[in-house]
Amino acid sequence: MIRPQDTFTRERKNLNGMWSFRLDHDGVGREQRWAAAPLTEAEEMAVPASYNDISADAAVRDFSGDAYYQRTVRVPKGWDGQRITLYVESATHHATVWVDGKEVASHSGGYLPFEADLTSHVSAGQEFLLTICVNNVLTFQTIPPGVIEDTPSGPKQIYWHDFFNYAGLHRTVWLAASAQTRVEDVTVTTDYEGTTGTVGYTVVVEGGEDVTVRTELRDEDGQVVAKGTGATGELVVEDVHLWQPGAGYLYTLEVQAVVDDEVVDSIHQTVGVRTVTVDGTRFLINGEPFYFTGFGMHEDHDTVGKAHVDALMLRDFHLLEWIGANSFRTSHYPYSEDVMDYADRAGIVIIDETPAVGLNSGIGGGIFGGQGYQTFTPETINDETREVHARVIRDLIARDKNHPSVVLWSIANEPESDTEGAENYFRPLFDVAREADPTRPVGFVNVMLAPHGKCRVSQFADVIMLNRYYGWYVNTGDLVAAEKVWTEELTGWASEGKPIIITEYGADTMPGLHQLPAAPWSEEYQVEYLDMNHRVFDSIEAVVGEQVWNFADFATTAGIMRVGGNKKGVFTRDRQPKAAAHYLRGRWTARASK
Ligand code: GCB
Repeated sequence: MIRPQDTFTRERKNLNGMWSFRLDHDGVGREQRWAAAPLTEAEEMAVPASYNDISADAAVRDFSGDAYYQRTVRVPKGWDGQRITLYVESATHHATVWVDGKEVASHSGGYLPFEADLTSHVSAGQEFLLTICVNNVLTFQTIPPGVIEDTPSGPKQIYWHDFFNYAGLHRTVWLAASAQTRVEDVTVTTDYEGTTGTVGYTVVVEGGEDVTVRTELRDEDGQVVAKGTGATGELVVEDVHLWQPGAGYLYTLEVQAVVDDEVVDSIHQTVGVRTVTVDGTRFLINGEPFYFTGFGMHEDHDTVGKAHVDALMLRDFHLLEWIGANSFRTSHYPYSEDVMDYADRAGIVIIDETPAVGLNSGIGGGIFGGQGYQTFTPETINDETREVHARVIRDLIARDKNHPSVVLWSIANEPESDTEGAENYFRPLFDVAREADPTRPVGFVNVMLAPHGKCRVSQFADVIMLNRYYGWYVNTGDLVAAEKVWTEELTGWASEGKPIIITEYGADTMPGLHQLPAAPWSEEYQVEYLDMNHRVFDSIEAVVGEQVWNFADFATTAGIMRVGGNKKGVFTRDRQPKAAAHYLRGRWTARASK
């Protein structure tokens, strides 16, 4: 599956804008066949957007169930004889698609795209009624998991991840056309020796026979630097211009499907030539030790929730540059494909994470406290969940495998990892990731509840990723004690002989609250807390990265530990700096200029 492109052989039509919208409060939409006719009692809804924060109605914000989106689509006349598909970049969390009332596709996995082949259901030069039902219910067999509990006010969605369960069509919806004989997939791998680069490629062609594959690699000036023939091959690039952190040089690989000397399909794939290796406790990009600076982030904004908006994305990348960050983690789900493309161009390094967050009964809403469930049992997170998890890992890698910015896969955030159940659950999932991508290291993010010596899953990881809140959730307000115990734990991890990235450390901070001497929640405390952490990291050689939690304040479910959401942002939710932003800028820009 290739994201829709505009090329000499392909066309795409953006279906974003205003759609008809109706929440199915009584769960009757399927029985009453809402998809078969124009929605009645409908409102308008913007696509892309989360629907939750658009209206002023709590029943919309907190809705669980089916949300119907509908619009008329006209198929261009010129698309006659073409393969016509619908590509939905993100429907959180489940989607069912109907064309004129006929079900044509369904998909689970709210942060990854899916495609529906509409060729036999629509006609060029005609219109059709497109309905997408987006369901946001989380169960123990979804990734991320959740459960519906009975409460005095009715059934309520419970989940264990510390960000609001936004729902809707969060990214672009495309109608696309290509030839029937087409390039269905391309995988690139890169290497170099001295000044000579190599770009290996494997192309999958579908829908035709006797198809020849031709490839052409161009540099950023548009000059052809190598050509190939055949579905697999290796292109040699003399005087290679490497993709580097901070300098995202990209070649473009044009892949053509040729029948009887006619180019029937042509797609473009950007390529960054770089290597990633783990060597003892070092993390190497292009053979050079790399130290991650940056953040765990969120796709999260006022009003639009989890929607991708180009302008808002750009602001975030500008702030990353301003603060001197070289990387981020896509906590806690795959981000928009536009974000991944931009990071490739900007030379920002990414730890790419699956949506497997909240697989831990010891944590509720990001904070400690039992939930009354056991994590891994036949009734809770079970073999079926693991199958879903495996599929999500494969789908993420299939989508993001060609991004040079991605250097490490994170297959889960803070799962239970100190039990036999956890060990059995995760062992095969590491194999799934390595089989899908033998070229990148694989890890998962360890939680404080499974400290060094107790964790049974880190043994499978190439890189150790740790989230720690010494001085916040524990040793609150006592940075002297925090520094001591944190150093002790980290020294233990360092003995594993693997690189360590601190993927979360942070302190909630109310912008504008000042306190001297510093105390939790003040801007001063956030700075002193970060500074303490940095002393600890700088004392341990195996630490190869620091990503602060979080880039910006973000929305969460209501809770007594959250004041208008999670306030651990270094920037406010509207992307203005707290004092910590200036402090980090000093540290990271000094490090970058070394
Ligand atoms: C964590 C989670 C993150 C939370 C954070 C917090 O460990 O990974 O999702 O938001 O803690 O602020 O509690």
